[in-house]
Amino acid sequence: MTSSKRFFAVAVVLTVAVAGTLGACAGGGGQGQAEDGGGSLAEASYVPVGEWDKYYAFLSGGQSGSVFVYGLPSGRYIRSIPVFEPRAGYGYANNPGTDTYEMLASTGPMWGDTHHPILSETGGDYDGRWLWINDKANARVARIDLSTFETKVIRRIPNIEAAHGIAVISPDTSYVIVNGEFRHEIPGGVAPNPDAYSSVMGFLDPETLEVQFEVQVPGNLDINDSSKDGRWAFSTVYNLEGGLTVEQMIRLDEDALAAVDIPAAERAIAAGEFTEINGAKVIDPTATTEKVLYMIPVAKNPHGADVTPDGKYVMGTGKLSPTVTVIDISLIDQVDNPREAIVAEPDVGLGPLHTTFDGRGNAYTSLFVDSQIVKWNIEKAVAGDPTYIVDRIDVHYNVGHTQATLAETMHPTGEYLVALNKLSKDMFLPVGPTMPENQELIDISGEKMRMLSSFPSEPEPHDAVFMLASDLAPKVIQVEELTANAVAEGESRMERTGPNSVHVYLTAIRSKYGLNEFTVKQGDEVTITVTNIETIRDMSHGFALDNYGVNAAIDPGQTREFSFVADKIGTYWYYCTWFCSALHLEMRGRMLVEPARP
Ligand code: CUK
Ligand code: CUA
Ligand code: CA
Repeated sequence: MTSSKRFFAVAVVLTVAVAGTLGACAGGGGQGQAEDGGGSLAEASYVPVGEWDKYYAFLSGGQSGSVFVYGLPSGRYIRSIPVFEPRAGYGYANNPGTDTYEMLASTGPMWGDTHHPILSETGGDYDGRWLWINDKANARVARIDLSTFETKVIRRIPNIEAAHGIAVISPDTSYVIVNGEFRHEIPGGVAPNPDAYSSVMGFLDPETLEVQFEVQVPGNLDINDSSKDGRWAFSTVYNLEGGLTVEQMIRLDEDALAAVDIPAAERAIAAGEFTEINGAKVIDPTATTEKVLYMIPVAKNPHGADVTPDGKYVMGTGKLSPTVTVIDISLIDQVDNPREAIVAEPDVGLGPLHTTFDGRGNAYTSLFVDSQIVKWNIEKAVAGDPTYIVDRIDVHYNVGHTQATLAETMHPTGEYLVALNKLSKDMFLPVGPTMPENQELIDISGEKMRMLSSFPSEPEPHDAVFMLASDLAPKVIQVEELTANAVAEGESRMERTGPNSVHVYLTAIRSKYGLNEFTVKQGDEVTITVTNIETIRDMSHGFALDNYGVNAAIDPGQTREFSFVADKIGTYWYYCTWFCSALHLEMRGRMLVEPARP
């Protein structure tokens, strides 16, 4: 086969593989069951009752707009962190006028499509401060504070359609980078001719998420990563054709891996070599004095972009090509022909999407079409040794991302790998036509991979990152610090603040609110400030006001404030929504709404 015929064949297989295997598993159960090596497999993922998992696993919440938190190796679902969706259970963005509601509503819709959770780094290792996640659908990025597991910042990124790949710039999180995947008219307006389209890679301040600058890159920016020395931002690029249809987007045999020279981009900004567009400083890399952007050809329509833990190589993972393109980072600005920076193109199998690492010189690539993880030796592939394939393991089914423990840091633990499979088919009890995703836990500590266990999740965790519990758990706080607006014990009261407004101050502690009742007039704007004055862990209270659409969860030490208009006459009970004590059901009080004119 000529190479272009082979690529076409792979493209066809990519499209039909899912349909082709769907009918094969009626009756269920049998295909996914791991062989047990004398009970040791069960032991390898068993965590006794009351003991903690060794790792936190942060899985993207996909179409839920959130982040899922699991424990590894048990696969226990622990909680989720709402980001781009309201969640009454956590009092997050579900009451109009609250800070979380305004943060979400002011940047776009009350839903999102999250793909890539990433963690803050210091010295190339996770520091346990922050986690970021993208909303592909609405050009947003959010920052979560890991001391409380709460979303603190959401920002809409200008000049971006489809905020897809995101990554931190290693080793010290100098920027968070975000890719604009879909090409469009950056300055605005509408241009039916796609020649006017482009896309940018955005460089954000990690804390505020404000855009520091953006770099225009040809093609569609897909997945990104950074070198380990802060020098380079990488992204795979597909659709260098500038096509509008599938057929047009796969016409050429090659696309690229883009490498942005960050110090050169910073010097271009300092020299004024940018155009201000929609509030962002945008660099056109064809118009800078210094070279800012390098485009290295890789086989057509690549997907994953991954840097090895030692910082030597960046890999573009094939998707439509059965290969991984291995690029020597130190050669990128040294060679005249960018092709000379490519040091290996190992053939790994059909539909390779993402690559991860164990820190012992091995790469693990997910194969969507083959439904496998393939383990291969990087230096053998670079040396041209044909025995670079070490092992293959079947996964169930059609794997997208795969991540090994701490693989994105400079010190992977090489212990577990999670395959994030797109289809679960026969793996779990049927629950209607919409089935969960299937994550599989694989032991990678030995030469051969061992399938340990699987656990379902809501759709659709694209990607995951893991942290050692010993690095994060001690940093998680159990009781919030009191804020300036906290209501102190004994200070619960109602104040009339105007002819049509009142402010109610309440404390909450087992098993009472600070006021048993308060009375307002119909049409009053009511502001309620509630402080949970508990000082011990895991003693949350709630405040729900029946038939008024108000519900807030309040953690120990936390103060919540919300407002509504008391437009309905009558008695409305407010009650605690977190079961806090034997008298939880009695933890309630009355809001009396009287006619405005008696
Ligand atoms: S993309 Cu989903 S499988 Cu958004 Cu990371 Cu590759
Ligand atoms: Cu307080 Cu239930
Ligand atoms: Ca292409």
